Amino acid sequence: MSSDSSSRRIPVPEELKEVLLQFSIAYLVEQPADIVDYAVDYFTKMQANRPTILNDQRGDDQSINSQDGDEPPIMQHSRRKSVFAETYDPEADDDDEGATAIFPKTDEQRARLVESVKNVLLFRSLEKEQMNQVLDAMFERRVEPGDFIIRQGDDGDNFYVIESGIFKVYINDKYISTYNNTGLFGELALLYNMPRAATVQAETSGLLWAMDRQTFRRILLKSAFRKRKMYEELLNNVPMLKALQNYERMNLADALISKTYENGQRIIKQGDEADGMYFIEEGTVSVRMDQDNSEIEISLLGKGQYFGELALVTHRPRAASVYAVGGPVKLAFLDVKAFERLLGPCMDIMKRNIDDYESQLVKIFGSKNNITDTR
Ligand code: 1OR
Ligand code: 1OR
Repeated sequence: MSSDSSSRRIPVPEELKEVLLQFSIAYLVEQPADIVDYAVDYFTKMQANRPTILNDQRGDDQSINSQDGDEPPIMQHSRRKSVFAETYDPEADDDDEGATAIFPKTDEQRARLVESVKNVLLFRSLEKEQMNQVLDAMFERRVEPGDFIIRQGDDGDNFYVIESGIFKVYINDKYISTYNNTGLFGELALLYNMPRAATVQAETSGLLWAMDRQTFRRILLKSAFRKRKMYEELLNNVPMLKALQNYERMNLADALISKTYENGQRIIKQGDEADGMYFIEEGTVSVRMDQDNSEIEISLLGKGQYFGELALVTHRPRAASVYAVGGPVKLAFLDVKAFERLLGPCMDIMKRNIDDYESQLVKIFGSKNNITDTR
C-alpha cells in the first residue's frame, strides 16, 4: 500500500530543492523588504555566475576577486551539495530532545550580548522564548591577534557573532574580506552541513559570542521553518485569505510578526494612526467604541479572525479600540507595507466585510458614524 501511494508522488528534482533552499536561506538570512525584488536580483546574479558554477571551480583568482561585499555568496552555495536539504527535517527535530546548553551570564555580559545580536537578521524571527534560549546558549570567547577562529576545510563547530575586534577572511590563503567590529561568521558550514568555506583569523584582540552547531540548527533554523509552518496553519484558517494562492500565503507567513498581549491590555486605540493589522492566533479580543466618555463593546473576535484592517483600507484613524480579554492573546501582526504588498487579492472581501460594519453600526448606534467614509 505504501509503495502504491509513494509511486504516485510527484518527483521533486534535487536541483529544484537545492536552488529553492539556497534562495530560502539567503532570504531568511537577509530578510529583505521586498521578496520579489530580492528574488529577481538573486536569480539574476545566480544566472550571471553560472559558468563558474558549472566549472565547479572556486578559489581561483577571478572568482574570488570578482566577489564584492554585498553579493550573496552564490558560487559558494551552489558548489556545496546541500546535505541539509536531505537531512534537515524540522518536524523530526524535537525541541525537548536533548538539552540545550546554558551558559550562565552576569547582567553585564547579557547586556553586551543583547547589544551584539541586536542587528543580526537571522535572530529577528525568533519568539521571545527562543531568543532567550539562544542568548542562554551563547558563550563568550576572547581572542588574541593572530588567533585562528575558523580554518577552511574543518568541520563546523560554532557560529560566531562579533562583539569587538577585526577579523580577516581567507580562502585558499588568499585575503577575501574583513569584519570590522561587527557582523557574524561561521554560519555557512552549519547551515549546509559542509566543511568550513573560509579561514577566519583575528587581526586584533577581540570578543566573540559563539553558539554551538546543535543549538544553531535546532533553534535558529527550526524557527525559520516553524514560522512558515505555524502561520501556514493559521492563514489557512482565515476565510478571507482563501482568496490568496498558496504561494501568496507563504509570503504572508514570512511577513508576519508574533505579538502577545495580556488580559486587559489595549492593542489598538481608537483615533490613533494605523501601522498594521492583526490576525488572531489564540485567544479573544474585545472591540470597543468610544461613546459618551465611556466605551461600549461592539464585538468579540476569536481565533482565525482579524482586525485593524479598516484604517488601512480607508486611510483613516482607528475606528475602534481593541483589547485582549481573558488571558494572553497571541496575534500575528502585518505591517502596513506588507499589507499593501500582499493583501491586494483580499481587498474585495475586506471591503465587503467593512460594509457589514456599516450596517452593524447603524443597528448599534442608530446612525451612520462615518467610519468608512474615505473622502
Ligand atoms: P563557514 O562556516 O563556512 C567560514 O566558515 C566563514 O567565513 C563562513 O562560514 C562565512 O561566515 C565567512 N565565502 C564564504 N564564507 C565567507 C565569505 C565568503 N566571507 C565570509 N565568510 N566570500 C565569498 C568568496 C568567494 C566572501 C563574500 C564577501
Ligand atoms: P481599525 O483599523 O479601524 C479598529 O481599528 C478595528 O476594529 C477596525 O479596524 C476593525 O478591524 C475592528 N466597526 C469598526 N471596526 C470594527 C468593528 C465595527 N468591528 C470590528 N472592528 N463594527 C462592529 C460590527 C460587528 C461596527 C461598529 C458598531
